[in-house]
Amino acid sequence: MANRRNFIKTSAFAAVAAVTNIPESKASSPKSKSSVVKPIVVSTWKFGIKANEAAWEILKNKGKALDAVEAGVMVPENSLLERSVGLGGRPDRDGHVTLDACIMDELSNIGAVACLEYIKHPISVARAVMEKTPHVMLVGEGALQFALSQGFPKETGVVEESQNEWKEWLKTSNYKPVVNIENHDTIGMIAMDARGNLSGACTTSGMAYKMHGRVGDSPIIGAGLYVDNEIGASTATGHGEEVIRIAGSHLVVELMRQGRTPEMACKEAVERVVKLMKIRNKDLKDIQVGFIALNKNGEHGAYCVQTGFNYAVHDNEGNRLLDANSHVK
Ligand code: SD4
Repeated sequence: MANRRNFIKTSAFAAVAAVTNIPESKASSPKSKSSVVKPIVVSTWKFGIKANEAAWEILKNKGKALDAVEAGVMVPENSLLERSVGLGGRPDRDGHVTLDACIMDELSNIGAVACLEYIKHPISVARAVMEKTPHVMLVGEGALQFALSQGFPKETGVVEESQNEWKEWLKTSNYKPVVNIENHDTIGMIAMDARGNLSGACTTSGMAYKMHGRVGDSPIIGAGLYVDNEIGASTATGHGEEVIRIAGSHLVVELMRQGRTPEMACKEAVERVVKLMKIRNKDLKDIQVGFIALNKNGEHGAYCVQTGFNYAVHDNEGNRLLDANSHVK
């Protein structure tokens, strides 16, 4: 019976692949329950390895994906040595560290904060927005007031090293984001728990020396993060303006809905970024965009514009860092 069910599922899938013109080898096919890889957590960049460990502690004990992704991304948020996430991050051009974060669960509950200052764990404030307010996003001073009202402590502003770097930068004041800064950037994390439920979280200090008030893709549901519990999840890193332009993470999930494997979906989204750069006469070498994706089979994939983007995967086989394929070879 199980085989017959699988056969029917697979045949139905082949029909979808034919209609949508996806070569079957590149398409993701539904798997039988027992072959689904879960639990699993996938996150951006090398610091994803440590973050995955914290998430795994929850996932391996049959905890919820939502709790896992929050705990996972809190690891880099907590480290003042990280220059691209949390309060250790580089400031904006006026010297303020402003943080962006969002979170999404298997029921499409969402919460986000943008341009939040002085708070160590913006992801937890985003979760509080999701769980304790009638809204989905709070920004700036309002987000800070809300965080303080929820008992989040107010921390000091910029760490000394970031401040010194910023003072150096002020000498030229040239906004020119560096591709793959120190090889790590925003942390985006997506996970499927033992029950097969998906959730995601994304948190960053954003582009260094951005204009004060600038918000990137990372706190924007559909751009920096998207989860559809029937299909899969995706999150982004890199130049947020380019990710927002294509509603990147939502696009990746929709491409998986149409049958693409996670890597194929990320690749098509990256190709769209590349195409728009060309149409708009912009130099591709100045930008990096990377996507990671996870589907309901527990299959994962990634793709990026420039080489150098990697992502961390933790399942029952262990925790490892993988290099993403890139458009520019
Ligand atoms: C942003 N996407 O603020 C973030 C930052 C990042 O590589 O990931 N930079 O646009």
